[in-house]
Amino acid sequence: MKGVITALMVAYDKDGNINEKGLREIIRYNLDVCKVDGLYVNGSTGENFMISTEEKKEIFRITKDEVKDQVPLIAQVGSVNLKEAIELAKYATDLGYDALSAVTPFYYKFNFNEIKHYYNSIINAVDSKMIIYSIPFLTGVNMSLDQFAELFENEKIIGVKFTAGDFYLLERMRKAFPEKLIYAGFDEMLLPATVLGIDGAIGSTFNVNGQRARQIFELAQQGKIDEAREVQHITNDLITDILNNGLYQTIKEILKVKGIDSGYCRQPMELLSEEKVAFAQAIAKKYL
Ligand code: MN9
Repeated sequence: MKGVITALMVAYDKDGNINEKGLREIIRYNLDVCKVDGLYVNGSTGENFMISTEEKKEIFRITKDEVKDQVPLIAQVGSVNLKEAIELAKYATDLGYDALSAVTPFYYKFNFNEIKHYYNSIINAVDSKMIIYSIPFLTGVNMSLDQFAELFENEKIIGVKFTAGDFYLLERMRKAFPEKLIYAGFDEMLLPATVLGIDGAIGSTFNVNGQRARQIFELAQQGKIDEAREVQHITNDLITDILNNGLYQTIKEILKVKGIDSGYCRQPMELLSEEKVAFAQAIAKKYL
């Protein structure tokens, strides 16, 4: 489960319904063209926090059916509704997902004992492994090195998706937990994270830019830092344009340019204006 792993986009139609054909096309594009090493399903990029339990299950089911055993699959099951998280953990494990991940519980400012109880409750309910999903800029939940260490005492908690720019903490984690899997979560910081010894990366932009991500990751691992930096520069020109135009909407428009029925984002995310659609198309032509 190392390497370049896509945080999978989901195709929704204009009414917000899952478009199964479009989702399968996005999956195929990731495997056949971006050639990524795995998929992370129902993360932020899958618009997971705006959909129902049944829809989450449908996405897990369709993705496993399309991928079969071609690449490892990680199921993000985290929810402030712990019962839902456990139900989804059981569901994805029964489908044959290779590992689970769960976002740190957010909104209520849970204390660390509550966070620990949450992770242990989810993972001890199933025969699987857990990757902590830490994304402080969206959840407001910051955990310390000691707190990660306490969570990692449970051997079924095997790693972390580290979506943060705190490279001091990332370095401390790498040194303290050589056996755990550390994944970078910010695609625009893949090169420095790789230099610090991450095991892989999980990102949204890999849906369209997976090949460059692999180059950065592999060049940096080989110590070819100048070459890796050049690829990161182009990648970050692309990511900056995407972020300025609307992250998920723009990635979907780029996929449309590639002939994929990637649909729209789920409300309350807005539709792109005509001008922004045109800019997204220009981004696709310029970089991809
Ligand atoms: O999964 C993604 N995080 C979010 C990780 O979408 C919140 C990243 O891939 C970012 O989208 C990307 C752009 O900032 O690095």
